[in-house]
Amino acid sequence: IAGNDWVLMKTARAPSNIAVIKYWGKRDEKLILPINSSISVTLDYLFATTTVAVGPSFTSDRLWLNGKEVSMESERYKNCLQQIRSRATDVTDEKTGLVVKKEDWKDLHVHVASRNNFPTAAGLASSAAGFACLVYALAHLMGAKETYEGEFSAIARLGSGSACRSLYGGFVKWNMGKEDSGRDSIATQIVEKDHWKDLVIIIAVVSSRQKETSSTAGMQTSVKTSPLLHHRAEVVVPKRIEQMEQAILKQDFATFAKLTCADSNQFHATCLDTSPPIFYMNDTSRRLIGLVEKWNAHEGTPQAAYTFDAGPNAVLFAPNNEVAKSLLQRILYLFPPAADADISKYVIGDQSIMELAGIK
Ligand code: 2P0
Repeated sequence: IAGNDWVLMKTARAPSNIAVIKYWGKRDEKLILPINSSISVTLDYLFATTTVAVGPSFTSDRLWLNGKEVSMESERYKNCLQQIRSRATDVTDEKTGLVVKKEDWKDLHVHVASRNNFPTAAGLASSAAGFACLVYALAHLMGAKETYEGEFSAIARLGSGSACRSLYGGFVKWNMGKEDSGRDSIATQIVEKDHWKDLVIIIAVVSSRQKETSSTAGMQTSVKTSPLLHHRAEVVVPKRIEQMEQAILKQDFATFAKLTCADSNQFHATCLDTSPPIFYMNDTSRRLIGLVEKWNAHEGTPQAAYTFDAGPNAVLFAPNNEVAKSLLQRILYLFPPAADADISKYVIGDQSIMELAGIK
């Protein structure tokens, strides 16, 4: 390395994910090892974009989240950075020909800037996208390679449990693993998203307010105080994991929907079973549950499914566009736009929601 006037930069994008069989509770706080396996669907449209930069003039590791500087002193950031740094290799920048040698990485500091295109900490797994993106971008910058399949997902897990699932697209399983080292507590892809092309996901942002109880703190209290959580982790989830994998492989929407709703409800039940109890859903969330449950009961078979993470926002599933359209209509009927609302803002991509729902 000659001179002090260079900066090497990489940018990556990583998606968020929504668990349909939920992770809640750790058996090891430091290594973030869960008490049960979980399954998620990757949410391509909700993502973090992260730029990592390194240069000899940087005197400390620094991090900006959505434009605001936050401390990089937390163990979670330090662990991810240290794990990637220890796997760094010789890197040659294609554009400039700049070479950073393997042994130089340990003395170089990083600057990280990350932005989400969705509400942070409102139960839409912002930490999942963020840490997956950080690990991926750092690995790319430092030329780090996996020494076994899934190793990067294990490193992302050290940042936030659910982040390990965001390294893969489509339908993903996080195996809880058995080893104390956490080496086998990794995510693997069940199938790519193209396997189930017809499945439609609608996200209803009920509130973009920051949640009151962080997932990390909430699950710690649940592990200590909720008998239901332990029953769930030991007896209920192992069966559901197998059933859910099969439902996804077979594109069996009825089973997928039943398991998804049941698992969301049991997760929120364990929150209520926690002392002091934790409430993540609000009245609007419960009205959305009512909408789906009544519709499904009326038809006699699941039309749609809902799931809620550690926040009030709903993630809704429909088996195809036709049913999704009907679901949108029902949501708009229950929650009509205010009289003075600017309907032109009711869009998905560049299409009007009203048009999509067939409402004039
Ligand atoms: C999940 N959640 O499986 C579950 C369902 C929320 C409810 O993973 O402490 O941010 O960083 O491992 O991953 C949220 O917890 O917690 C979460 P940490 P994380 O998606």
